[in-house]
Amino acid sequence: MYLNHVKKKVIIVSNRLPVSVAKIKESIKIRQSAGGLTTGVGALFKSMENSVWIGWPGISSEKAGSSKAEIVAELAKLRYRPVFLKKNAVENFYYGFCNRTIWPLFHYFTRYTEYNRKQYESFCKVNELFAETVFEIADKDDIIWVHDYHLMLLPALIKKRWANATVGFFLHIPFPAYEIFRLLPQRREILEGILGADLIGFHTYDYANYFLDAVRRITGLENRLGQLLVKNRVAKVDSYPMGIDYELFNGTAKKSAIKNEIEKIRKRTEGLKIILSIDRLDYTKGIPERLQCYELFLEKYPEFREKVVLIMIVVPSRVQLKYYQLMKNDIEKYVGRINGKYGTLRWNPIHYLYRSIPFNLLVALYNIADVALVTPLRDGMNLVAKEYIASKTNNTGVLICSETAGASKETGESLIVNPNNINEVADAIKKALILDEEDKKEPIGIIKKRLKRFNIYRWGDEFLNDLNEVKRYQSYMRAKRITDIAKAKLIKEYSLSEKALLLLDYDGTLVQLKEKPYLATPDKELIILLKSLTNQEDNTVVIVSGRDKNTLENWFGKLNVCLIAEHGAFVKEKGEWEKDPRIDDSWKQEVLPVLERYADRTAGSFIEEKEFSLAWHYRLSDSKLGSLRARELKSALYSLVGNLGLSTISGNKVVEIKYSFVNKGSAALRFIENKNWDFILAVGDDATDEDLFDALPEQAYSIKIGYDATKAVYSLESYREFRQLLEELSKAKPHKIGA
Ligand code: GDG
Repeated sequence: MYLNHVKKKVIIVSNRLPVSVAKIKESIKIRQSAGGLTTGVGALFKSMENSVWIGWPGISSEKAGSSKAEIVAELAKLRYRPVFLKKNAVENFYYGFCNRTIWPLFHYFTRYTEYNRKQYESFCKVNELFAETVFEIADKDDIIWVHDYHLMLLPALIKKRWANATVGFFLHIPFPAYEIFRLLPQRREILEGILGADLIGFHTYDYANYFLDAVRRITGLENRLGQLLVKNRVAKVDSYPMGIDYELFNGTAKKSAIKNEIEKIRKRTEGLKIILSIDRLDYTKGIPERLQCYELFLEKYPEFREKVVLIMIVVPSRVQLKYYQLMKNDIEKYVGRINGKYGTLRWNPIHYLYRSIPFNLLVALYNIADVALVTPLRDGMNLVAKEYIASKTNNTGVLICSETAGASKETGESLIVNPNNINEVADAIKKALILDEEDKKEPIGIIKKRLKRFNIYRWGDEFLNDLNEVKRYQSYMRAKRITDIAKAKLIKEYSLSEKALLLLDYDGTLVQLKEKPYLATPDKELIILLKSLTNQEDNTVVIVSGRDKNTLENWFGKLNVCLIAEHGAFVKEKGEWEKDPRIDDSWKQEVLPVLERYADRTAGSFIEEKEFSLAWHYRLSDSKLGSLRARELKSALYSLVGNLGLSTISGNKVVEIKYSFVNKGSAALRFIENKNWDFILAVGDDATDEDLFDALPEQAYSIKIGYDATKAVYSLESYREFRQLLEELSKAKPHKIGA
């Protein structure tokens, strides 16, 4: 069994508990509820002995009334902790924002999507209520695993109070493409809510990418291989295709009790091939559309009449919603029509059940069905497809699966169809029915092996393992954060130093990054600070920048600071600018046309021409297009820059081309080697500053601004924090007389 490594308590949080509580004549009835989250996470939960599941028990607060304490006590025996919701919240939160806004929108049903402010407010309140329950029963070092679209604000709410909590989030439904997601009025709030989690999981790689895309476009946060830096905390986004309890389905299918069920079904369907359809009642599942395909199949291939039966099980769900009632009526009318049109005295083409069936019967049906027709219009994963395959003991049977269900990614050996193409589905049914028995075995065998390996326990294990890893990485990053003790030591050593060297990057280190470089001018406070530092005894302050020399001269020319421009192409040490004698600009005429082509093709981007370097900025471009073009540009320049002795460097939304040997590190060396310094501090925020950190002697202090992988010894959160440190340094030593 997996999950052995999870020593900590896991708190599962989802909107619904896996059971529903009903109160019948003052007595409490608890029964299992049907649904993918319940089946999947439910199996996992049983194997995690010290975990607790928080969720709504499906009964309103008003109905529970005086029985609340009793319900809490009964559910506690199952390790469940109920969150009671008032009728009003059930209406506005659950039937409102969750199922009238998010559910249809995320499944691409924009025509059913309603936008209602009041319902969103209720969504916020219920998420807060769940947060309160988490704080009540969890310990700060528990693992809190939040599930699904009802609780997308919860991760950030937990982090707001417990900044270091371990929070995972898994979305069980699709995350839609940006053009759909952007329709949501609260799109930013929803993203920020989810981003409170340390690990964010989706069923498929596509959903994870759509999420990262939305994050990039809406919040501007870039990711590196799915890793995001959210307020200086690393969060990871990845895909974890949910598995099933393989052994439960496969093992049950082999039991003798199932054999009896199978016998009973066989008797009633003698001589008929069985096509199976099982879903919760939902428009996303494409039930009426499936009936249309079946009707076309009977019409197109009359030879199959009286030879097949479609067993259609529809499990009641969200019946309070108008669309669901209408759909139920439509389905029933449609079933009646097909049975009336094609049925005979001996044969009904469809056997329809509107109810939940017992588990043994479910497995028996999976085991015996010749074809499983799983054709949702859109489905996050769809566990029915997987359960059908797992329940096959003799490997005969054919799965027909929609390409728009997440499950199709792992059942590629089956018949994959576009559910909107009724001809294709009708033909697939025929193909499945006439397939040679031997030809059925191979695909089932391959998929079965996959399902057995990547089962629900493995799924949970991988998710929790990765969550652990992210937390480890976060603490490594935090460990770099300068402590009060180290900071005090740095200030003390500085105050005692007789020859101190301060090597300071400009953008992102001394000032905040701005959308356009010319907007990031030094403010008054910074100038005063720099004056104060340079007026201290025996200090050398060097601004080490990628900026051109004229800009630096304009801003700092009158201060007593040394300047390094264009990453070292120019140095001003003793009042005069010196150019690195090894460089020239002859290469620009070859590189500039390439950059211009990219600037023309990428709206919002522009070229900054410095004397000995060229920079292509894309901060104002569409972020996805910008990153894509940046990668293309680097590969387009690859051989050209190599031949000319140049290199391309990626900064913050900028690609810069300059001589390879020119970098902040080699430029700073002339200062570092100049004197016998007794204090050196180097500070920077981006990739180009890593060269500077590399060039430092061992005893030097180095600080990275922002929590990202770095060679610097310490890190600080922002330029603001660094200014505070500079403020303290500026008071730590006496000032020159008259200054
Ligand atoms: C959501 C996402 C995602 C169904 N009828 C009966 C019954 N079931 C069980 C099945 C299966 C589950 O319910 C249905 O799961 P699905 O995955 O097919 O669909 P959703 O409920 O919509 O689940 C979905 C899932 O979450 C997990 O992340 O796959 O995409 O929409 O396990 O066996 N069980 C019994 N009787 C029934 O009549 N006993």
